[in-house]
Amino acid sequence: MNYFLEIHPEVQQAIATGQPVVALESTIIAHGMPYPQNVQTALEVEAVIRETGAIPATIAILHGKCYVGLTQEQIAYLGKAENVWKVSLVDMPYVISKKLDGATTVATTMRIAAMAGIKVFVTGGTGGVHRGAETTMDISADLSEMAQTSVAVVSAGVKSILDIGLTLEYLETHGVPVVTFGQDAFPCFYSCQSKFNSPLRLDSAQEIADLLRTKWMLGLKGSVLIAYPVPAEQEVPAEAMEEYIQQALLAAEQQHIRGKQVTPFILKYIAEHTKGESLEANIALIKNNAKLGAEIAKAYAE
Ligand code: PSU
Ligand code: MN
Repeated sequence: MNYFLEIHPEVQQAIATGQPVVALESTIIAHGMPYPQNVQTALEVEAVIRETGAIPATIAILHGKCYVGLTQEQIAYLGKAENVWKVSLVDMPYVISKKLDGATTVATTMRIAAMAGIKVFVTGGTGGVHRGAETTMDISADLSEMAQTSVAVVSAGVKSILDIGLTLEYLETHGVPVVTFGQDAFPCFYSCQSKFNSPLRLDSAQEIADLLRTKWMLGLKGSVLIAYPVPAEQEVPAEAMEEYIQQALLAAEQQHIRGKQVTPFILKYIAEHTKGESLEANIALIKNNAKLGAEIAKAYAE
């Protein structure tokens, strides 16, 4: 395994001495946000984790190696380069054996974090069951990965480009507890509230760390999905987003977008058509998640 892993010395040291470490994905840098906000946000998210008292480890594949902890130059490269793969689990063997560069999705980031021994991972939003999946079978590998890999995922809930109800059903079937921090409603990324109640609610990082420890001490494999609502001042209400989401889904269908292109296409469409508003929410929520993720990693490390 070590042959494929390049762990940054600072991250290696932190893991070896039981210090809190927080993993971060890179698809959001390469495919989820425009340049230069993507690079700036990635660096700010790392800074938030440090200020909170944990070590950030942004994960990506460079020249076929799985980097755990990137330099600022490597983050800037991922934010600018044109030929960076979006690497979900299905793409890993190809991208690595061909020694290519790839940004890692939630699923792949979790897998690499687990290889390195990191237990807490922060993202914006995960993939899930797509609307219409009952005929397309489009279900993100993020969900099957959460079912089997023991790394906690902190997100701002599930974006309503997906079928939130079916996504929650999938997670329930596969034994992935879904916990919302500080409120009863499950949040939906840009918006504080979806139409769904959160299966579970906890109000402190300590309680979440206790839940993680308990799950894994019981020998139950897999993740816990932690949802942290976007700060209220920066939310875009769900009704306002729905119109753009409908348009994006229609455009994807008309342009015959399939497979791994679906999620990036929809994300890009929404970002472009909501101008600055959704990007601002996106930046606010990922930093917010970083703070909570670092608190959970600290509580877990104690
Ligand atoms: N959902 C978001 N923002 C994102 C993604 C999903 O709200 O940036 C990215 C993540 O990297 C996630 C990936 O792991 O898209 C899921 O892609 P797919 O649906 O193809 O599995
Ligand atoms: Mn898909």
